[in-house]
Amino acid sequence: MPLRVLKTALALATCSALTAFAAVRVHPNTEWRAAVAGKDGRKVTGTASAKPTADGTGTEVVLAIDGDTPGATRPWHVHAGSCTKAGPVLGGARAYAPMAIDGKGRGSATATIAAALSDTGSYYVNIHDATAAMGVIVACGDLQKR
Ligand SMILES: [Cu+2]
Repeated sequence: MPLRVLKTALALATCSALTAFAAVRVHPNTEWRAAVAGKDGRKVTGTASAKPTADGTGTEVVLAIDGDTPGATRPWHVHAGSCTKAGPVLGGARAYAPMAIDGKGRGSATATIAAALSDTGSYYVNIHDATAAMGVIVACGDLQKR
């Protein structure tokens, strides 16, 4: 048997084993958490968490930050990718109500999105400057599986 064919057979066997293992986990219930940090010298800090909805088809996301500009309104989303490798918004941007920053520079927000996070995916929480300046990122946090 040529080596290349053998390698392919081994790769397929490995994939099958992983698929079988994943199928056993009926309720993976993976929770994710992120430490949010300001970009470009901003003093924003915060936390975000994400967990599957009860039926497993969606995701509940909770975000809280401190140290932001009082009175600002920040659009935010979970994106696929990471803070250093940008990707698309998860679950549609309309599922995320913009976050109001109070007089003390604090803001909190929740969203229930119609998308599940994959155990093998990578995701981050992205806080944008304003609807008129979506390209400016105020703060960001990579979601890590707990
Ligand atoms: Cu976004």
